[in-house]
Amino acid sequence: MVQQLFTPAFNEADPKETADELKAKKGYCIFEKAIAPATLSAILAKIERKDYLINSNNVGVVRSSWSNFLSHTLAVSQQCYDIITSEQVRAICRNYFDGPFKLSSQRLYETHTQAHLPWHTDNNLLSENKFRAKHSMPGLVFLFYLNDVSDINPFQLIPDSYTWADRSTDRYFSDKYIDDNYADQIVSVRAPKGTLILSNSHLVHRAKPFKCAGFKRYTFIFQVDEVSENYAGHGERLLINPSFVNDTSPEVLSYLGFGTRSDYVTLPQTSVSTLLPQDLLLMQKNILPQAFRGLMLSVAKSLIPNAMLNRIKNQIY
Ligand SMILES: O=C(O)CCC(=O)C(=O)O
Ligand SMILES: [Fe+2]
Repeated sequence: MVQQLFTPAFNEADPKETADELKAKKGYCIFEKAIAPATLSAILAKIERKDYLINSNNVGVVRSSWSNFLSHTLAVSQQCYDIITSEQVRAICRNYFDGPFKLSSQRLYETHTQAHLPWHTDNNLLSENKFRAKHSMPGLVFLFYLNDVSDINPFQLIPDSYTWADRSTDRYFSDKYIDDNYADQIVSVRAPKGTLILSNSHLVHRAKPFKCAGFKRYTFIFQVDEVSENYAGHGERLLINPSFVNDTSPEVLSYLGFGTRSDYVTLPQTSVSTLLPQDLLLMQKNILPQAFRGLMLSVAKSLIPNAMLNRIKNQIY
């Protein structure tokens, strides 16, 4: 049986009406419970924290302070791949963009305990992972809640803000500036899991800051931007599992960026320095037994003659 990706709430929405609403009105649309429950559960399973990726040859979950990210959804999740390349999503894009468009980024993440993401827009030009400037290309951000979201850490936006946001060249807007000028216009999206918040990438938004031990929010986000010669190389480098690719039409391949330059590194960039102290400790606990095993193996290898080593290897592998 083919798994349903979306619920009728999203399947039956007219893509042209959605695109028109995004263009002509407040700059965002909300589809409550858009992802089908089984699809949502399969996606959530991918963001579960597993082993630390140290000298690992796999893609997986990384940690950046109080958030965990899986930034290669197209490499590990058939469901994420299917949603991103779905006809419903591409039909909205076809109606929204005048020219060609391309996926620029995608990730699954978990925010927990605390976060303060400043007000910003998502029409950013980067140099590798550094913000360079805002760009003028149209873009759409698809953000799906993977759990119910109410008063803690909702997505917040300012309707119509795409009409004025680009007058400022700064990447972020201060809390004070927004509070002084737009406090009465802020929309906080309290909505059940599976909800899609679809917005113009030039819209001012943030995740409402929070501090709450034990709280977690899971999110799936991806962004589609117009392709423009003026911004060659715009977009993150993607890793795709070829077995997920069920439609090799030129439209899908160019949407995924085949044959087009994408210069940005995968965000966020992480390393041991982005781990919290408690993660560092847990990591030591996890790696010490493995490190000890590696040490014992190399001592054994240096003592056992080669011919005997080969016999042992033949029996093990
Ligand atoms: O998680 C959120 O609510 C917002 C995330 C966001 O704005 C971003 O990643 O650019
Ligand atoms: Fe954003």
